[in-house]
Amino acid sequence: MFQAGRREIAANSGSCLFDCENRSHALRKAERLTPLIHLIAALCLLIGSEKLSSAAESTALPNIVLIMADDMGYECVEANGGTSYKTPRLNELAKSGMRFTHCYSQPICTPSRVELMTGLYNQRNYIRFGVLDPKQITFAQILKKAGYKTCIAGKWQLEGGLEGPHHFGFDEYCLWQLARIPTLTTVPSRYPNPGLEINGKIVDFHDGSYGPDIVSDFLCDFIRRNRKGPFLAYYPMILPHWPFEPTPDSQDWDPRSPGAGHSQKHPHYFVDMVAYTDKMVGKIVDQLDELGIRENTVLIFICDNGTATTVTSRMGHRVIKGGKGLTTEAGMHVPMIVSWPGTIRRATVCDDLVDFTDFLPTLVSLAKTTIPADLSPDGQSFLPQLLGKKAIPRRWIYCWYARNGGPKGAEFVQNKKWKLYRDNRIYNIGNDRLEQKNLADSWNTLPETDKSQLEMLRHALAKYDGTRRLLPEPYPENRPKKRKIRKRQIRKLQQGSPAPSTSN
Ligand SMILES: [Ca+2]
Repeated sequence: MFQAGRREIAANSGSCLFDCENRSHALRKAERLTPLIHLIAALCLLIGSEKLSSAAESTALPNIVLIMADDMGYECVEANGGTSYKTPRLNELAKSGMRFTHCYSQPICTPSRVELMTGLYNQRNYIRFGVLDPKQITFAQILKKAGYKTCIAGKWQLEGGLEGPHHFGFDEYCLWQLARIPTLTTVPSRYPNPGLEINGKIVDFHDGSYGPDIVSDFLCDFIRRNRKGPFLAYYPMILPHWPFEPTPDSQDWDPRSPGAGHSQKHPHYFVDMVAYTDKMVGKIVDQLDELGIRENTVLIFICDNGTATTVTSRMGHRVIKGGKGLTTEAGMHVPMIVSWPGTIRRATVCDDLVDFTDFLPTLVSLAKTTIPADLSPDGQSFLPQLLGKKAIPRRWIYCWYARNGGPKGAEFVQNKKWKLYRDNRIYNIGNDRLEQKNLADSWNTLPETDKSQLEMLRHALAKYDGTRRLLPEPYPENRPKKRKIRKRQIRKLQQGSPAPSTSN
């Protein structure tokens, strides 16, 4: 698929060259004509030159902006049919490009981030919550080598210290939860008066600033400074993960607030937080528009996992309870929109299966570079779909998931209708999205077409037999010292301070 994507870009380039040759031929003919016609021909040449310039720009490496919201399931976006929140900027984005209806993350933050950044299923490189193995190769490292300027702004939660983002391929960063590790210390606020790490420095804000404003300002500044491109701007958003608290656009916003700790109370603020998420996406779009680089920028919006379990939303008459942490649709079915004006057809919908291992190969295809020889990603590029070319959609996706790592995890393969777990449970997720009726005992009664789909899934799952790989703990000094942590938690609670975050 990766090779197919590269060929398609080459084919586009070829058609531009063909147009240029035609224009040159027309010009030679015009030179033999009368002065008046000669003048007309010169004007045509001028117009042609402008078109040529535009065509040349379109063959340059595109900028890439990858935005990933935190805890915002498929049902939260109006363009997907959600009716509980207002998402006008995301709706515009969907109208300007392609909306995917079957994108799957992992059930929580770290497993999704590791899978997204490395292109590998978790059974190959996941260690534990809150860490990315420093020996892994990320999409940022590959694109940086290909000549991209790289930046990450938002939430990190992968350890590695102040040099971690640089190590993983980012030239610049502005992040929450990088140097302040939850197992060792109290994590500062992510929202009002946040504590961040910015390009090697710990910076605590006490001026009423709002974390999402700061990181998006940083990203916009990076984009402005690197407008000539190519650049990769990775924006794993701080929003709209709990604590549920007012945004600067809420009526009861308090700029003196120290942040709401890690409370999941007050989910009604989630409405305001989704609205602010949408606003931040619009801010990035506006920045690209202002610089006139929208047509040479691929903007992708996704989310790292389903909505928090304390939030209930609606899709018309359907009531959707958040399912973060679950391996059901409620935990892993996430929004995905890709906008690339002038290249992706407007207002298109793609029903193909996509999972988080597919992003690294896609970004590599967009950057017209190659995957390192010692890396064999599990996913496949969805660039053909974006270009409206003939694509070979995935027939299934795989998942291995265990929040705390270890040898065993929840494991399954699925297509759009069926899901088969390692322990032989079978669900028709086409009409049982919460997996309430195990059909393993009904196998013999199923129609032949369904049986053949399940056989295909069984064959796919067998590919992963015995592939779990246990990697050594990279930062043993950061592991929780349970007794000390517990004592510290009790002490802080007695003092009225928030306990160390156990954020997902
Ligand atoms: Ca998350």
